[in-house]
Amino acid sequence: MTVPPTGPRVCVIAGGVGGARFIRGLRSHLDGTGATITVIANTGDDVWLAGLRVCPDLDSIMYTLGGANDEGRGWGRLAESERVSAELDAYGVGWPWFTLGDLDLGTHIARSSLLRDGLTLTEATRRLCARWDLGVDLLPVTDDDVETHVEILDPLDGAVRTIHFEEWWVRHRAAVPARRFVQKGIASAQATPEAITAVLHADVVLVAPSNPVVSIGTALAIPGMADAVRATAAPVVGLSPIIGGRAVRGMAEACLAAIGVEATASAVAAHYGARSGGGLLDGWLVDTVDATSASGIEELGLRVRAVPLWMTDVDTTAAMAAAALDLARHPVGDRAR
Ligand code: FO1
Repeated sequence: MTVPPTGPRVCVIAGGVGGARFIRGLRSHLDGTGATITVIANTGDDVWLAGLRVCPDLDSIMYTLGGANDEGRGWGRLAESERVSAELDAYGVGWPWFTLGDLDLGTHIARSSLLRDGLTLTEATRRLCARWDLGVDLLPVTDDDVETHVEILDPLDGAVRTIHFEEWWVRHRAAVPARRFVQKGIASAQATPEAITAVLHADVVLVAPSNPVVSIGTALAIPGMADAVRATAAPVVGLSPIIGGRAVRGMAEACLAAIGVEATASAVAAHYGARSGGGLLDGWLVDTVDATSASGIEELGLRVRAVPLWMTDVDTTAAMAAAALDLARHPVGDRAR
C-alpha cells in the first residue's frame, strides 16, 4: 500500500535538456513541502542504435536530477569516456557522429536488457531511476516505439528524404530545412495509463520550457495525452522556451519555422492555445523582456506572468517554478498582476 502523497501533486510534461533543468529547479522549490512531482517525458528522440534502445530525453532528465549529467555539453554523463564507441566506429556500427559514451552505454545496455526481459519502457525506466533517487517519478509518455523523423530535401541530390530526428539534429545541426516532422509508429501508439492518470489526478500540470515542436508537441501528439490535458481539473501552466524571439537552447526556431509558427513567446502560446478555446493551457509565463506581449496573450484567454526565464542556476529556475505554481493558483480569467 503506497502512502498517499501529503502535498500537491505536480505533473510536468517535458523534453530533454531544457526540461531537465526546469525540473531540477522545480524539485528544489518543492523540497520539503510534501509535494510529489511526476514527469512525463518525450520519447520521440528515441532510437535503436548498435542494438540498444537509446532514450535521450529520459536520460537527460535522469542524469540531470541524479547529478551525473555533463552540464557543459548539456547531455550525457559526467567524466565520460569513449573507448567502446571507438570500437563501434571501427566496426562501422552505430552513427559515428552520435557519440555513445562508455557510462552512457551502461544505461542503454541495462535498459535494452530490461526491455528484452519483457518490461515495458515505463517499468524499465522505473528500474533505472531507482538507482539515482531522483526525487521525482519519471514516466515515458508512451511505451510504444514512436520516433520523430524529419522530411528534408537532401542537400546532395535534392531528393526528398526522411531521416531520424537525431540525424537531423546532431549530424546536420538542424541546418537542413525540415519540410515536416513525422512521428513514425504513432498510428498504433497510446499514451501510457500511468501518464494519463498523472495528468488527470494532478493538482497542477506544468508544460516545461522545452522545444514546443519536437518535445512538447510530439509528447502531446501521442494519442490520449492532449485529451487528458484538456480534461484535467488541474490548472495547466506553461513556460515559454522562447525569450525575446530566440530559443533558450537547442534549435527551436528551426522547428517552429518548419510548422509555420513564429519564434516568439506569443506565437508559441497561441500555438498551444487556451483551454477555454479548446487548447492546452490556462496560464503562460513569459520572460520580462516579453512583458509587453502579455496583454495580447491574455486576449487568447490565458493568464500571463512575466518573470526572468533564463535558467542560469537552480535558484533562478526554482523562482520560475514558484511563479508558475503561483499563477496556477489564480482562477481562470484572473487579470495578470
Ligand atoms: N548530442 C550531440 O550534439 N552530439 C552527440 O554526439 C550526442 C550523442 C548523444 C547520445 C545519447 C543521448 O541520449 C543524447 C546524445 N546527444 C548528442 C544529445 C541529443 O541530441 C539530445 O539529448 C536530444 O535528443 C535533443 O534535444
